[in-house]
Amino acid sequence: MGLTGCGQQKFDIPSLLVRELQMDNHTCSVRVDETYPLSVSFSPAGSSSVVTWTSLDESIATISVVGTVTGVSEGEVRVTATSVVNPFATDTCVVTVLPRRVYMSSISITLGGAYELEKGKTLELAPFTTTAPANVTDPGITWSSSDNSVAVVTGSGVVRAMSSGTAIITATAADGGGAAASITIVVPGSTTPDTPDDPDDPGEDPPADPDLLMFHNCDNLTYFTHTQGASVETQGRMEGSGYIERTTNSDNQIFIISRVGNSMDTKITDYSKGYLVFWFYINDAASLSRNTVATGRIELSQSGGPGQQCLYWSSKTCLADVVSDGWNYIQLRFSDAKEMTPDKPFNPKGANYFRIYFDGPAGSYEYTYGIDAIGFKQTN
Ligand SMILES: [Ca+2]
Repeated sequence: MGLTGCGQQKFDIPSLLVRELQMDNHTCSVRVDETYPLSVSFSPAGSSSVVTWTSLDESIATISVVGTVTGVSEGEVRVTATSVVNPFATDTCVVTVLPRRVYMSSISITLGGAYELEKGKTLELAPFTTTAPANVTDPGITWSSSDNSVAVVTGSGVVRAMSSGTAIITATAADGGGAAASITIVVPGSTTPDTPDDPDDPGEDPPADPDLLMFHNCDNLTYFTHTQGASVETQGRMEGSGYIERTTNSDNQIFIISRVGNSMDTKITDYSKGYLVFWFYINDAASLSRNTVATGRIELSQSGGPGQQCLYWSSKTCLADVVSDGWNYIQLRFSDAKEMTPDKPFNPKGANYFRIYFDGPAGSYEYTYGIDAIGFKQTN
């Protein structure tokens, strides 16, 4: 490339010489027969060079001309990248080659081909779901419903019957190997199909779980405080005519329902079988773990506030660590809760305060969360 300077002299501007080359990762792992792309950066900024890639032991891993590592056999090997214009600009990545991936070969749901589920009821499929082989590399399963207006399924495999009809719930291996299994959910009831002409009409109200003692149906903001711009939404609700939803980029999230002067008996008589239950929506579950949620809690008290006579659960272990994108069915066992003031314990006959708070991702990252059908349930 030539330029004419301020005089008549014509000269060439040499391209910036690479002084240093740095691997973007100094360690990585790859499975046998799988690949991992390595990359490098150059300094000074703006400089670049063709790179020669070398594996120091090609019986463990090979490296392509563009820096793609392929695992060959288990072990550890150094891979180097060197600038062709400056052989002193070189760097190394230590590659660990892990055993070949064991794909999920089969999934089975041991509930038979069809299962009848009453409107509003939930069914946990995980206890009836088995996978093989036992040494599968990724045990993850993704769940889907063929008709969300009839039955929805959470990321952890909890089915909820929404309206009469038939839906096929499918479990698919998350490793992409193709293993899958299905179960047909039949929701009995009126055979009149609910087909709203108006796209804004959310259709039939999903009924409450008949086994749930409702503390707040989240159909309105009555009793809610500190909801910071939350609103009642109808589309996608899990129960009744609506749920409470909020879109925010704030890093401190609080929902409070205070029922001071209007206490209710939870009817929980056995803490080992009693649950605080609610639906929790999050559009991006990873957003909850982008920041600490170690201080967040879910609280239930009879004192009108969080200070005393209060059971609490950790938002980290009960929300951030377990939720998937979409609706999640949260069941918090009373016997897993801690007492805020052990000398003044919570009395299950007089619940009047619920609070859920957690630290969301700091900064401008926007996300949406929601809650529906908060109540109590005691199993047999
Ligand atoms: Ca509701």
